[in-house]
Amino acid sequence: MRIDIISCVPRLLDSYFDHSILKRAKEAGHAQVIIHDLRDYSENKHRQVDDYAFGGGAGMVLGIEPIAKCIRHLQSFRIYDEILYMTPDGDVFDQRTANRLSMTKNLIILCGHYKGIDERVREHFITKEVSIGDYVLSGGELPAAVVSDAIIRLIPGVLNDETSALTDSFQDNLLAPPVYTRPAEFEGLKVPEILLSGHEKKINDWRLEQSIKRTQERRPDLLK
Ligand code: 6GU
Repeated sequence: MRIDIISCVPRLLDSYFDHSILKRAKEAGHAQVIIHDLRDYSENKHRQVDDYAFGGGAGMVLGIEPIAKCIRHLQSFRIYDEILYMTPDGDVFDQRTANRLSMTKNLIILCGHYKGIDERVREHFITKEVSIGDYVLSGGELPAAVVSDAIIRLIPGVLNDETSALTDSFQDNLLAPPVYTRPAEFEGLKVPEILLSGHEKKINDWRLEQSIKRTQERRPDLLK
């Protein structure tokens, strides 16, 4: 899988994909993330990519020209399954969307900034608008990293233990059960006995029961 991220502040994304699971995914050839500086596609001698909003009002708007040029440049090399635009007024990203996008081959993610982007980009280039939740961030870079991370870790072979994505919170609309590691007792605080029993069936039953209980207590909306 290949993800091309377009940003006017590409340095914000510089090192995120060079660590841990995402680094391994890259090294094993499962996923490639390529960051593009929107300013490289500006025709302006100052490399400007934004301008005042028609009709007035505060805030600069990213213009259609550099964005169109960058997207068309990328599209001249390969077909893209989706062109995502990160924006707080998009569809709220969830595990179901992550699952679907993890099965695609090529994605473009456009990061918004300032007061937004020219509406014509959204109408004519973007195939899906994505928000990561009901709060406002200064730009789409962190959201693009969030969405890429959620997608890449689902690609078969990326996770060490192939089953571990299956036991994530949300994967089956249940929160993950509690986990423990050594020592089995710390200052009188004990790990649940069942987990030390070696009885696989009983342990799995306990974990499912804990998942359901936790979901009922914390996120009853997931069970509806
Ligand atoms: Cl995708 N972008 C921005 N700027 N803020 C957000 C967001 C996206 N999702 C939640 N807040």
